[in-house]
Amino acid sequence: MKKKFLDLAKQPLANSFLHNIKKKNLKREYFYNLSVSFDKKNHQVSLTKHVNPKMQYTNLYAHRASQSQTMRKFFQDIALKLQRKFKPKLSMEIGSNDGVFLKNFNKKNIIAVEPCINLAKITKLQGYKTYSKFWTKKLAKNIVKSHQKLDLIFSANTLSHIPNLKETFDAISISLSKDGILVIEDPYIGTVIKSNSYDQFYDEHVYVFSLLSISKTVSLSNLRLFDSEPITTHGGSMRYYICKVESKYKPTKRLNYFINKELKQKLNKFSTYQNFSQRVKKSKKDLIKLLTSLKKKKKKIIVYGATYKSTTILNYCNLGSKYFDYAIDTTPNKQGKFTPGKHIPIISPQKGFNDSVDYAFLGAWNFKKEIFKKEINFIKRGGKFITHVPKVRII
Ligand code: DWN
Repeated sequence: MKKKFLDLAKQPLANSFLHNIKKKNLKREYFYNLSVSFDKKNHQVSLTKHVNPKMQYTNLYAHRASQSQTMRKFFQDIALKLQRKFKPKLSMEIGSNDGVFLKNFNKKNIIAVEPCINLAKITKLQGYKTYSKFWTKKLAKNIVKSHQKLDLIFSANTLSHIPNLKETFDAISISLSKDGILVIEDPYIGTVIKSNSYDQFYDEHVYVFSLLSISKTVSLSNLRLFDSEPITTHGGSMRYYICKVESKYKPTKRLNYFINKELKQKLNKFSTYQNFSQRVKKSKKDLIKLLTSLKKKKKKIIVYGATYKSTTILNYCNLGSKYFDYAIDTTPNKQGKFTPGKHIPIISPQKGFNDSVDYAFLGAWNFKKEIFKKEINFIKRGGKFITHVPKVRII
């Protein structure tokens, strides 16, 4: 049974960047109540109510996974590592976005699945076999029929977006070869709790997994977890290695280690999430207080990175143009638009990241290292960054 522990107010869809803020357009903007629950039975943290995926993964999907140097290198490394270690004959990626992972494979050896038509077009044009469809059992059966069973299925930051996990893992079970493996990566609830990164909750993140929850969920589809690896991407994620129940892979020592760590962190207890919820409320108060005091001093503050995550913060803390002059973002199809719900204009860093900026709030805090390296001149001239992770502070 699901029990609610966190209320994050009325929110727009995190991907709904607006072309204009004329009254007529604003009237049509869609909002829903964002709240988060914990299920004692399977230890799963999820949105209390999810929105319809057909509204989310459209032809206008904004996020491009290859926008950061960190992610390009990261996906290259994991693609090469998996090919070296597991030597798959045929692989598939679910949620291939703009092809940042699969471009490290030979075109004949990998299949892409991507429901957003604008993104699927990119990999199709590059010559990759791409199915522009939602991942379902029907699609899995079609793929196995037209090709063969898969030795490797990879999916980063995608399975946690799909409401029907039973269908998702059943479809994976159908398409994996006998000793085929599924490798998934998603933001990790253990880190969200530790870092107070409540902005990992937005409409697309239907679930934020743990080893405990994934292990229970996959067991319903004749699959089992055999290894896990914490990774630093997206502010702290977990990589899960999953195989068929009867497969040759034995559970690793590090899997047991990390499961025990979750039990020590009490990720199986509702009280952990209740305490987290109190810290989120404090984070909101602290952020509003800090920004208000800077605005009283007439400081110019901008948002660095119009991330989906920042949609949650801006709308939960009610931070609009009164606080932020604009947001900067490198993604071309976010530029010239307005942030969902709070309608802050988004411009390119070339136009907006200049000497007039006093403070930059890190919407893309998960790329802090890359950003600090790139923006050394801003730091040298006395510009400051603001973050809310793990607590609200000026850096
Ligand atoms: O799961 C999801 C994750 C993986 O990506 C989604 N459902 C959608 C998206 O979420 P996000 O927008 O919170 O992700 P990122 O990857 O944290 O977004 C970074 C944003 O910041 C991009 O729009 C690019 C921008 N950026 C920038 O303007 N300058 C990033 C860097 C590193 C920079 O230097």
